[in-house]
Amino acid sequence: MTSEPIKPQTTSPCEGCPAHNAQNLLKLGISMDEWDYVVALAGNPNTGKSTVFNALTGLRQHTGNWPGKTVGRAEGGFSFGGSRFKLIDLPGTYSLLSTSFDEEIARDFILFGQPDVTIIVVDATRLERNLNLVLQVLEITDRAVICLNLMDEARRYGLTIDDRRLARDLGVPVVPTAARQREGLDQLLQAVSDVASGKVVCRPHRVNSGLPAIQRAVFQLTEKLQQVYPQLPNARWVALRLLDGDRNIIQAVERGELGNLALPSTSEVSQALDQQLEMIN
Ligand SMILES: Nc1nc2c(ncn2[C@@H]2O[C@H](COP(=O)(O)OP(=O)(O)OP(=O)(O)O)[C@@H](O)[C@H]2O)c(=O)[nH]1
Ligand SMILES: [Mg+2]
Repeated sequence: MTSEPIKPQTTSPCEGCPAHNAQNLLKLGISMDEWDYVVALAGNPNTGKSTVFNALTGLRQHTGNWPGKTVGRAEGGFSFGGSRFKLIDLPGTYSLLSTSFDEEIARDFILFGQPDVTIIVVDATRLERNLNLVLQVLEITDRAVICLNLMDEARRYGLTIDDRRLARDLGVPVVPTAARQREGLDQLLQAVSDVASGKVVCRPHRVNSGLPAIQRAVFQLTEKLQQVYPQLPNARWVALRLLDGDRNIIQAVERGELGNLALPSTSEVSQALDQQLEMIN
């Protein structure tokens, strides 16, 4: 177990400012018997999730400059501002619709693990591509923080990003970081802590699902899913995927594999799906 305070940043203009007190962080390694909040690290492959995880927990998850290094889920802990946080490092994923085994681990935890806060780590040099996953995650959670990582690389390429505008447009805090140099991590911790405690309330951007017939179908199917799977978080997301004809989700629902749910009676959901599809077509 490591429990040293994080080293003060040398590059931050806020160095010495009490609002960014690096001594607030206590790395707890894997020693996590009790916690106040669960925080998930989501993001595309190779964006620096494990680098953030290591910096905050003192652990040594594998990092390197190629995608697909993190292949399972890793847990660690830290304490900040008097609260204990359990941090979950996840494999990289491009989309919540992805199908590879590692991506499924990430998808299932983001969707059904019910983290208190989801940090979405994005590559500031490939913002557009990374926003796909951001928008998908913001569809299903009200509590997220964007870690706009690799800002040193973005600066090197001469890119400037209006992070305040991005935060306003997305409706969640956006924190620019260069995790390898530990730049911005104190601000990231503060944002996570504020969202976890409810001090900051997110208003995430949602894509309007359009036609009334589709909205009605989604609503009715969501209701049916909630009846059959009362513990299923994000039933609306599952309903959307079912209507989309996503074979993996259909099979997962039929087999009761989503979020380790008990095997449900699936015929009711299948019937409801058939009815809704008939009405739309
Ligand atoms: N220049 C720079 N490199 C970074 C930064 N953050 C992480 N890296 C590097 O980016 C590479 C990928 O970092 P990881 O932490 O392994 O990325 P990951 O998101 O966990 O990757 P997967 O587990 O494969 O999805 C490593 O070589 C890190 O050292 C940063 O802010 N700036
Ligand atoms: Mg990783």
